[in-house]
Amino acid sequence: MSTSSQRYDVAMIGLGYIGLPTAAVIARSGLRVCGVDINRTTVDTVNAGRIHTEEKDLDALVRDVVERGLLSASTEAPEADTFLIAVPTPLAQGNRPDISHVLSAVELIAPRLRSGNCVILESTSPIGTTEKVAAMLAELRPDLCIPGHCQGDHDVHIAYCPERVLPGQIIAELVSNDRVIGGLTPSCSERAGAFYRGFVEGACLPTSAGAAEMVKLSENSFRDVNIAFANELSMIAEDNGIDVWDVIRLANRHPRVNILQPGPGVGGHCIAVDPWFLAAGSPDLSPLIRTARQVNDAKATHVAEHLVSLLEAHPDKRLAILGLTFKPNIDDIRESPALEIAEHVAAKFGHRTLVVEPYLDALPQSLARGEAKLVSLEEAVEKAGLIAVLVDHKPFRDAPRSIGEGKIVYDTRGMWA
Ligand code: SAJ
Repeated sequence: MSTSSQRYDVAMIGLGYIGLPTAAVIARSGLRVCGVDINRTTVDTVNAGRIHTEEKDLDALVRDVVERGLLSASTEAPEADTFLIAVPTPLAQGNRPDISHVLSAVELIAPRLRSGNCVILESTSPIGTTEKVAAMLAELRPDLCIPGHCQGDHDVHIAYCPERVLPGQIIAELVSNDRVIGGLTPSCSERAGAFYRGFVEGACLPTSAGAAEMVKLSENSFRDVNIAFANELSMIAEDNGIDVWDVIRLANRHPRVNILQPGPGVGGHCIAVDPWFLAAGSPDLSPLIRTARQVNDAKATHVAEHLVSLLEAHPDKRLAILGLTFKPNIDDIRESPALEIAEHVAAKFGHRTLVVEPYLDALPQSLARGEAKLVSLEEAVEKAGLIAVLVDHKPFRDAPRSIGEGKIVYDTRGMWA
């Protein structure tokens, strides 16, 4: 029987780094889930009980729920009681959000919708997207009563419930985190809340769809703005010959101060991206959010230029770059400031650049084309006179501090502070 003729409890549209773990956790709770993805390889991989994205404990979980017949995947949308949408919402030109994948997902599920269904958007989205989803469904399915587009009881419930899980802890946080449940109407929030309570141990907190959209963007913007503050302090401290880690540690002893950690800039596909969704929607009202983005981007440029000047000042020395990923102990290089810095340095001094990245088997393409080399920590320490700590991976933290002795160390993460 083809997927399209079966009926599932849940259809998860998008089997990416959020969609697949979410689908698997829901399936573990006993619901029959069909994961839908446009990528045939992803679908085949999941149907074979395997995964295509690295995440702690995901491997065993997917194998288990696929073997038990609770999770399967398809390139077609099936009929289901609840439709979840977790597709990418990237930044388009001019730092404007691109919601085209969300709208394609809505087009895909529209023919399958029946009265009594619930449609929940989880993708990080600009304010107003859930209303656009409803408007599109109303247009595509005039036979159904869609919230905001008809009088009386609606046939379909629609809500925005953002994912808030931290890569590396996704499976645990999917269950333990509180969820914000933004229904287009109170009864939409009720219906979506009942769905999440089936597998979430955290509180399910009802609100409006617009507020829920803004909550998600506010969380990541809060982090970005606060990291920008730490990064700005780090540059002021550097200019004054003061140890910023010492300053932050001591300032944080104040009962109402909690400064975040500076770094080489902010990376990943969330914190470095989502603030633009708020800024793009209200450009005249968001100078702080925009400036924070610029400060964090400028920090990466500052580090890159500093390393180039160190290489120029020490023509006899090689530089060891420790870490390329966007944060410690993962293999993800999306929007990574460390990678951007390494590319900048290697473009000028590739022959003197040694990269240590325990979470990658080979240099990313952009670096592999040049003369920079991927080496072990031991080899880097032996050959380099300059060390830049860009990511404080555990193997680096575990290494004896003496590896920096007699070398010029530029530690952007405070690993040796
Ligand atoms: N960073 C700093 N200093 C800090 C904290 C982080 O420089 O004090 C940097 C990291 O090195 C990294 C970037 O910020 O480059 C982001 O890392 P992260 O671990 O703080 O967050 P993400 O991007 O992996 O996940 C975030 C989380 N959001 C919040 O903590 C508010 C996660 O809960 C979200 O679900 C995720 O974004 C998302 O999908 O939006």
